Amino acid sequence: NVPVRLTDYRPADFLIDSVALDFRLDRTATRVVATLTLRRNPKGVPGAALVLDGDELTLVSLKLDGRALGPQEYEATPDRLTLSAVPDGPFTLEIETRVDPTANTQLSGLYRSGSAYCTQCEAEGFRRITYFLDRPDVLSVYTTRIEADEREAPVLLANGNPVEAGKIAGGSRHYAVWRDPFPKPSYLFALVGGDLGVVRDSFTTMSGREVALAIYVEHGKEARAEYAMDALKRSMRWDEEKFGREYDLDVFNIVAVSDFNMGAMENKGLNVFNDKYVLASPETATDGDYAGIEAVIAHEYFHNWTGNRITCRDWFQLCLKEGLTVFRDHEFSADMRSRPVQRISEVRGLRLVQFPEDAGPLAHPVRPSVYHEINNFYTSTVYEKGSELVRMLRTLIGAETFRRGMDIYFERFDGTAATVEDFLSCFAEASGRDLSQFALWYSQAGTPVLSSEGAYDPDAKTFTLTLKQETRPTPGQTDKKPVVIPVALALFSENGQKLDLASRDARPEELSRGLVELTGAERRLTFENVPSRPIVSLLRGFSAPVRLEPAPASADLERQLAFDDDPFNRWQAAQSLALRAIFARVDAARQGAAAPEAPGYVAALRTLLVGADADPAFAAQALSLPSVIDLAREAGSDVDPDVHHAARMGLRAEIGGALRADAEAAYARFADKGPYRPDAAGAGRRALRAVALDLVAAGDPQKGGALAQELFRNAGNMTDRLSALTTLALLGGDAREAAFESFYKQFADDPLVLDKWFSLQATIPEPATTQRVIKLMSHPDFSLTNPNRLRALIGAFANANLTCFHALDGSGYDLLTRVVLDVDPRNPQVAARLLSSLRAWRTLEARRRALVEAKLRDIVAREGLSADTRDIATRALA
Ligand code: BAL
Ligand code: ZN
Repeated sequence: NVPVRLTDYRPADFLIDSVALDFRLDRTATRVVATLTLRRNPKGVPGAALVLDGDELTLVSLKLDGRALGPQEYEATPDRLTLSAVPDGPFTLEIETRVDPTANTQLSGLYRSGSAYCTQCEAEGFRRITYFLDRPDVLSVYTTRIEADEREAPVLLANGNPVEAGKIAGGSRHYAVWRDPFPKPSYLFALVGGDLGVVRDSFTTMSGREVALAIYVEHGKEARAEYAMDALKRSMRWDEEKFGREYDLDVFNIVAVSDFNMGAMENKGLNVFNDKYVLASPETATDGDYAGIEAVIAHEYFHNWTGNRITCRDWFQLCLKEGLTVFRDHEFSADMRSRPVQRISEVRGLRLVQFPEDAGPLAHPVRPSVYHEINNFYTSTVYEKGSELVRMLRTLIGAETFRRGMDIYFERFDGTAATVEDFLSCFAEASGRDLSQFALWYSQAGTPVLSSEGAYDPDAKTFTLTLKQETRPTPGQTDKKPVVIPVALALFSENGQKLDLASRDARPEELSRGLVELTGAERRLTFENVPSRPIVSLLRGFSAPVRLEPAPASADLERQLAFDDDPFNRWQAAQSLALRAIFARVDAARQGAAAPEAPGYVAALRTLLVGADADPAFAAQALSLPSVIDLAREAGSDVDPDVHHAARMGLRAEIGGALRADAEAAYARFADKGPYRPDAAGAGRRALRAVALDLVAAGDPQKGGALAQELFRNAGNMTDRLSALTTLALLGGDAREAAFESFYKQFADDPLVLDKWFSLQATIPEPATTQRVIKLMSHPDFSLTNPNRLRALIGAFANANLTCFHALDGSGYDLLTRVVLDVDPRNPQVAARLLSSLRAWRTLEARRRALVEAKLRDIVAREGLSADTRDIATRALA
């Protein structure tokens, strides 16, 4: 398929002011009548033909201004409807199509999830329902009438407010009409029909309007939607308080379905969710699940303003709604939970997926300039790095000015389809700054490397810090310019005293804020009145999405871990120490030398563990070792996951051995007291206890196994049960198999819990796991058609079990390729997403690289491959 380029953007030739949709729901032959009110766009090409998008559509009939058109008056194919002669003035087009929701395994357009009908239209699913100008800059007012058998679908929902509903005489059919007064692009259309349970509540907005809230779930699971409802109300209030944004319809509906390609979808007034991000109970959901639900509920709700009221002009601007909305949901989570721990988890997520993406063949700018398949651009770069750019903008101009810029944005662009330039213009206006260099962050791919060098002059009592930046070439972008990097910094004396910053090389406000800007390739700052060689705390709070090199000396990191007042950098110091200790072991193993120990690091961890009561959630993060994925990223080339895994396990055993008594004491001290509450405080205690259990198991497998078995049996919640099972999974043996069997028996009827059961088995880091995964694929509960289940088993294997996935016999790659090719004809989006687990393949050592390359070449040579999978495979080979 032809590449789409940002520079080729042209306004649509027609506008569609209103859309009336009439659905007669049927499992295999749903009839859709779309009545469009069209007119020529003054910005379009005069006299242009009307060309509407379609995808696998069957046209039944077509009327123009009420007159049935003959076949010679238009050209219809499954993917296009062309009318060469249409009136110059406004006209109506009535299009009848027939679609088969049951056969729709792509889960894009109108499809069935369980016994319910539902839709997913972003990015280009609406064209699978009717012919349309399926592009985000065509905004229309929608009225939707749905008719269905009342026994099959008593609940009928669409966007907007309910208008009327009733029975149809002479049978079991009924109907509902919904109207959405806010003009929107087609990707925000949604419809749901089904037999669903419901939880209801209400919310009074800041201007006193009542909004009826409802969350629809499978019957019997209503109680599990209560946390999501609470998160929704908190999100609504937060957006009023923090951004002045009020909800605008009379109702807000959420529907949870179990077959969904994405996490959730922000359709106007009718969010459709992957049930993973709605359903939770202490027995079935972990603390992580609760936090995920809170974040995704907030994210989709926040889209009502950043995405729906102001949408994107074209799909290149995806970050305009996604990056901004991720930033908003991150801020919400930070306010609801612990801000430092939230920041650490954001950065961990960014480094886990986005950094490897940015360093590999799939690298692309936050605002790409070309795509073959837009579904492949719902990436960590667009979302997570996109969010980091918004955060950086706020850091640069200050929180108050940022808020003023947001107000201008909402005021000026409400009701429009906007661009990144539109967005930035509001902050340029609010701050009086020229943001043209900042805009480079949106167009330039790759993670800048920020390097620092310090020199202390004891005679002059000065400290000179040299900062440099460099961005390595990425596919299609060889020439990189310096970007503006806000570097938050502080200097500490050796005994932990924070020093006042004085320098003639920085602006006064840079010094007072502790934030210097690196705009060129290099900047040198000499700080005065520095009594002794300082400890430098750089990139505090992770003030920019860059790689910081090199890490400070170990002695400085240990001091930072002890007294830095920036919690992020305290955590970073622990990570850097761990990385250094692991890579020292890697080097020793490669040279056949004895493994070096890391007493300084271990001592620092002991202090953290003993003092964990002050902030257990933070301590849990700081005590956690980098994952094998982190090690692969940090190594950057010649990656051998086996060597990394062995070195990591070696360090883990060293720590476990040294801290055994402290870990056991912490495990006992942090035992759950009272009923489970999914709040940050409780989650922090449980996270610390899980880390303690892991350390006990590392130092004394027998003791750890006994504690884990006991916890597994008596756990009062899923978080504890899963942490016990994780420990047992790593220890292996009969106890592990018995625990997996017992877990299965207990939760066999609960798909979301079974996903955990599949995932955990797929991530056991031992060679037999690949065979275990192959065997699990024949398990009666495994399904290639349910995206959650597929991601739970195969996604977890490929993304989180590096030793097995990258096994030298190629068995992991065989497995992934087989599944991708099997799934591809049915669900290309999910197949392509699975294949992108190879995003970092070029950093592997040569033998593994050769195996992956052969697989990718085999995939691109296949006929009949979807555009989605072909795009990933082709770009991965770049
Ligand atoms: N818009 C797709 C799902 C999400 O990012 O909210
Ligand atoms: Zn989003």
